[in-house]
Amino acid sequence: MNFELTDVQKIILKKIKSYNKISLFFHERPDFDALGSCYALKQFIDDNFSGKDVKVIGLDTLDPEYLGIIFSPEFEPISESFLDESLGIISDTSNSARVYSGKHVKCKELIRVDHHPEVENFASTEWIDPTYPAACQMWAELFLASKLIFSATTASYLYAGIITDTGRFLHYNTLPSTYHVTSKLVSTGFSRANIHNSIYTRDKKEIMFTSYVIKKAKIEDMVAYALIPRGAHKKFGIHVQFSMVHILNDIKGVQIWSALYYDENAQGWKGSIRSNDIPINNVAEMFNGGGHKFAAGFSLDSDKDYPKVIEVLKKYVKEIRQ
Ligand SMILES: [Mn+2]
Repeated sequence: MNFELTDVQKIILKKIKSYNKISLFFHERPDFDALGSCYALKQFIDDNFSGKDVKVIGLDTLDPEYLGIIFSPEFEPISESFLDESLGIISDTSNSARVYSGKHVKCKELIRVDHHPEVENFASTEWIDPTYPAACQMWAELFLASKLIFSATTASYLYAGIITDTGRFLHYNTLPSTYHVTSKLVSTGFSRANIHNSIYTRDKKEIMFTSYVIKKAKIEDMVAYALIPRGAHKKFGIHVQFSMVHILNDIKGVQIWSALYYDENAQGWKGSIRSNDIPINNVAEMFNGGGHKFAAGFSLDSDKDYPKVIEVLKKYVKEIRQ
């Protein structure tokens, strides 16, 4: 596999070269793919171009728990004039409303690089390709094709995004090219142990919380689901809220799994749906959500509506699997 710049990659690189101020954006409740894309891009620009000021926007208000120990915190707010004059680059975000901080609208020009299904166009340059498992793989390919300096630090951020969005290469969104790109990243020599430890090491309270959610889980008609009561995260000392849907992965006979929790920040109920090979983003869309084919999210006004979601999922699985 040779890395040659595609037309859209050339345009993105040209725009990056033409601006001295660059603002980078990630999505709400950012994951390693979103933050990894931003931190890698900042590092890549800093390594290759002098005289540019690159800022990741929203870090001053983001809960530092999201940054883990991989991403360095930055508490300085960004001035309006910086944003006004800057090129904004949004990674891993499918719609304008989901951009964290919402300040991308102030930028002089916008670029978007994303691997979610295309639902909205809001940047003048967009490279959208849902066949990629991670936005970080897209950035890795652009950096490799550019033949510019690709440091171990840049590679480590991208690696974090790729291993999490592919579930350590177990999800079937993983492409043959993902392994190839990852081999290039790993050969830069960063410490994989550091990255793995910071992503996968859990403390006792997380184990206790996992066990609690497993006890709440139900399995009915090939669907596994868990409703996490309001306040449960707090009770267990879990700071950043997650749906915990991943703990229902890989249960024999289960085709679709889901979890619901109360999001204190958004003041509403948020759910996740997963499957191995049954598209479920269509069901998520019925309940104020959307996402990837086999991994999607939804919102409910009340947890009393959750049985409706589960009923739809059960019926849907039955239709497909009978
Ligand atoms: Mn992603």
